[in-house]
Amino acid sequence: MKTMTLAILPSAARAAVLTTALTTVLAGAAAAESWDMPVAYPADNYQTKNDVAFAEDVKTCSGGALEITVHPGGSLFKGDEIKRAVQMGEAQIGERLLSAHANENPLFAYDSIPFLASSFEASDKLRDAAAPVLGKLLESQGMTLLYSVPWPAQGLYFGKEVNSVADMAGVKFRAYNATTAKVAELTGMVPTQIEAAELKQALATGVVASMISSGATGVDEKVWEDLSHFYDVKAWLPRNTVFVNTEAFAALPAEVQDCVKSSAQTAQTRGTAEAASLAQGFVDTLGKNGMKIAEPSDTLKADLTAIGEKMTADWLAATGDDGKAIIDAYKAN
Ligand code: PCA
Repeated sequence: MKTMTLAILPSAARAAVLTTALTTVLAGAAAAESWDMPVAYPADNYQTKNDVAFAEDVKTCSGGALEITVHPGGSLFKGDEIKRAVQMGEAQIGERLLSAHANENPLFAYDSIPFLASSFEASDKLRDAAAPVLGKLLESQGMTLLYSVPWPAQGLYFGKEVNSVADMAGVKFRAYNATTAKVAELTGMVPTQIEAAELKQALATGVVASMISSGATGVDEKVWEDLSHFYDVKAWLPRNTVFVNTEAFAALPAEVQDCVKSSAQTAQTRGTAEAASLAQGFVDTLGKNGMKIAEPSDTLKADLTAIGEKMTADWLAATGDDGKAIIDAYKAN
């Protein structure tokens, strides 16, 4: 702490600074800790804003002992690098669409099972049912689960009218995880995995001409400039999950750990409420910008239901007892 800085503060503030400094010294925390928090989505997306609010809460409740800097849009680490960066301690904390790591372990895609939990309420129930298994899995990789926030329900975007799975044949499809790639495969489309940060470019250059996502990402990327139809099939509500490097977390004084945990709970509740309150507005914005918003036809619905059943069975077979424990806990509530 510099004398110069203190000298120019009014005496009350000076006393406050000194008290905080003393408390910090007494608590055994030498200097303020700075953490980097890479996230993959744009700065003005509600998920990112919620992370910034979380960082502010942590700064406040830790009395400035922990400062977290959120790096939006894949600027510090790209989406697909974030999990590994936190695991390796290159970043202390991060946010990731964990379902994108289902190739590593299918349990990460517990939030992307078609038509299992397609409302915000059901999605929260599923989150709670999965938390023990997901927490254990992350711990086994040196990370600690903090909070997760849902995306609005996933709908299908196309550049043409689509009334059945037959209409999808050969369409180039943007996938964001193994589940979405599987949907493409089972509907005869051609999937390419693309991070949201590269999505606009991929649409503009015709690398892809369809996707499944929420209205939120459709609005973030102004997809009406490239696509024309949105079918609100409400397939699932995937989540962005925030996790911390366990060693970095353990190195924090106990009261700062508590502050991070309680701020995480607040962030989870606030982010979920925000997603729910914004969801319909996103779809309305797509419509206002000229996209045709439609319910799926009965044929399309039936086709997708059959695909969903197959994918659910495949996921249960791939995840064994852990997957069953999640579904059982979800159904029991
Ligand atoms: N938006 C993210 C994930 C799900 C969503 O609604 C995306 O498309 O990358």
